[in-house]
Amino acid sequence: MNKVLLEKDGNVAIITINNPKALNALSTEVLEDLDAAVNDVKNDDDIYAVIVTGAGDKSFVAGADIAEMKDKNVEEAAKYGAFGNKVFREIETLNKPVIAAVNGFALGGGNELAMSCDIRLAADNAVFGQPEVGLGITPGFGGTQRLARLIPVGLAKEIIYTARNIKAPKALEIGLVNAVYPHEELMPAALKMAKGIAKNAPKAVAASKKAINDGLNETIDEGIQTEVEQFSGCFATEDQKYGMDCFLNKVKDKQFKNK
Ligand code: DAK
Repeated sequence: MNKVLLEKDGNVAIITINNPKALNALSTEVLEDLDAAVNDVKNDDDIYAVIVTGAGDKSFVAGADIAEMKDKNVEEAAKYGAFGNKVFREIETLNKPVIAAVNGFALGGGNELAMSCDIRLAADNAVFGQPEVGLGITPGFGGTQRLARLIPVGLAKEIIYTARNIKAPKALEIGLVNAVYPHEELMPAALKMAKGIAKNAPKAVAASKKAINDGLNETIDEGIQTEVEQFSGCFATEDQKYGMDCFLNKVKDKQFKNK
């Protein structure tokens, strides 16, 4: 993997999109390397939380690779869109939580990548937007769907139709990001959050993620049933017995095993 770096720090994996000459634009090669990194992390039982960020100081991801996309025909565009969507859906449904540490431009496919993550933290220089209609296309990696689910639909439509970028404080105000930090504090804050999550029972965190995600596409009654299944499934884990024993025996320094 050249275009994506994968580091592991204890139980946290850091995936860095590494195409800085093009502001980390998502070429097919970048998407293939991202796919490989996500699959590595998915199958690593020692990884409990993941951070996705961009190489360099300026950009998280400046979108799909416009130079690569320009000459595609309808079939090729559909293939490219399908592959990107597959990778982003893998992130969205990954069996561990994913934090986007948005360290600059998050435009088009960059904003779509951030929205595929569970939580978005931003640097104060971050810029968000869906500029696609200005290029003669629609968002193609889930932007029309995820933005309209994440923020008020009228605001999502405004952002997509005007193709205007928004800065980090506005992104915070509308709930597109959870928090904004001075640039140099972004990665420490993302790591602190990831390590905090990783202290909890990984299977319970994964089950919570599944219940929340699945429930968003269900009726409230179906969603409650989904939660019952995820909740009761936890009672088949060693970590549930251990976590409750720790509480009852006043053990503070818990070490869950992901079992
Ligand atoms: N693709 C390719 N190269 C890019 C790029 C991109 N998205 N963004 C930046 N670069 C390249 C620039 O061409 C430039 O290359 P050189 O000239 O140095 O060779 C280099 O990165 C530095 O960029 P700038 O010189 O432009 O840097 P500035 O600081 O002046 O401006 C910027 C930064 C982020 C404002 C600007 O680069 C910019 O506007 N970039 C494009 C942003 C954008 O429009 N992104 C959205 C792309 S569209 C679909 C699947 C997916 C999608 C759509 C359909 N299907 C097929 C279904 C998704 C679409 C998108 O994401």
